[in-house]
Amino acid sequence: MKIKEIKIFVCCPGRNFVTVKVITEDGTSGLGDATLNGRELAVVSYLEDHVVPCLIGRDAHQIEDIWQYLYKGAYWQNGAVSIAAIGAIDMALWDIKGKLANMPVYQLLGGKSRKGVTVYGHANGESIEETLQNLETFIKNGYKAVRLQCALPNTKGTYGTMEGKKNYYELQGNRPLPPEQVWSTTKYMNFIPELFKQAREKFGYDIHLCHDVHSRLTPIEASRLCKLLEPYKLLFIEDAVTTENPEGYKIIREHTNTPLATGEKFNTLWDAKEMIQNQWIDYVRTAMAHGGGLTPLKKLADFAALYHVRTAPHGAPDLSPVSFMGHMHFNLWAPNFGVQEFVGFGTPEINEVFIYKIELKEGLLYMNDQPGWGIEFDEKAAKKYPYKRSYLPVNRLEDGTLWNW
Ligand code: EZ4
Ligand code: CO
Repeated sequence: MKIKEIKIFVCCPGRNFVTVKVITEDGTSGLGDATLNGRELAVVSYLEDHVVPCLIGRDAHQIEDIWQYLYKGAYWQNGAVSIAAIGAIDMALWDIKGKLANMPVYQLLGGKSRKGVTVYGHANGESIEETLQNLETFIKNGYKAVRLQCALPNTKGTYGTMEGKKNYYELQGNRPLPPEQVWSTTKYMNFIPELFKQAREKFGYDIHLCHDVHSRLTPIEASRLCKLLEPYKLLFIEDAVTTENPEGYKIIREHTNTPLATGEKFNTLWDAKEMIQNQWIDYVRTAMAHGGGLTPLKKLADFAALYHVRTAPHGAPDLSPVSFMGHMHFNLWAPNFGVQEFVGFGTPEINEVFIYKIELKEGLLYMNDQPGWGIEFDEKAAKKYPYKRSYLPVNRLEDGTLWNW
């Protein structure tokens, strides 16, 4: 089944998405997500200028060989841009294989391990009160897990909150230059335990709670925060420290039993290997689009299972619905699946471009059984929403020092 054509689409129905469509000689097409927030066009060039010419005429069924060919064959194996490109092609090929086999992709992996996908929502707020009001709405809507992020008092926003905006739609895709935010580790460390204390006092311990540090602490600071949060029994603390220095997680591990999650920026299995093998983390958050596609992700899940590490794919709304549907299949299969981050794509523009169906019931997501990923892309609708340069924010300490994102 020869690959006949590969199309790359960039559109901004609220935020920028890069979508890859691989078409085979019989007219079957598959979709992949190549979105890399803030560096979208670099991935487009990598695909159009360097990947597509090598793939025309190849057998779309040989997913593993194509993956190895693009990864090892490039000589420059690693890097977020190249892995995002490879990941999108890999995803599109799995979509095609599912369609040709007339099966949802999870069937090709070995079938479902569960009836639905447990998700966690984001309760963000400018104050503890507002954050807890949002948490209450999630609980009323049946969510089993919620992430809490709250702006620090007397500072303008903390990443993970809405910077005063009502929703992600207003926030993302709308930053022509990176906005700058101020970060104070001291204020943050003094404030966050209070957020979780009040959450538990008000809502008890049935709801799973988590929090994303976005790598803004040092290992010993993170150890202290995780210890302070122990009474509030979090599902996990995410990205407590950067992953460039994996041993940072060893230090945290030695100090606390708060579960640890990381990996949304992992590109390869090797990025995750040491932390998993040493059991320094509990959840690995690698996304299909940023981790090279389903081919490496299924290997990562199996490797993690050997060490009691669960999968929890990154589900930020800057990954497209194609990624989200890919994760649905991966999550339904992975025996060691933990939880899926779910913010939703609820804008009419996004739902006009990406056509798919999911349903949330009592905190679990379900989808219709359709061959492949079960998502379509409306090329004509996408044309209505041209690319808009947009960046994630930049962070500085109070004295102006550039800090971790
Ligand atoms: O870092 O959207 O867990 N979720 C997150 C998100 C992402 C940003 C960039 O992809 O950490 O906030
Ligand atoms: Co995160």
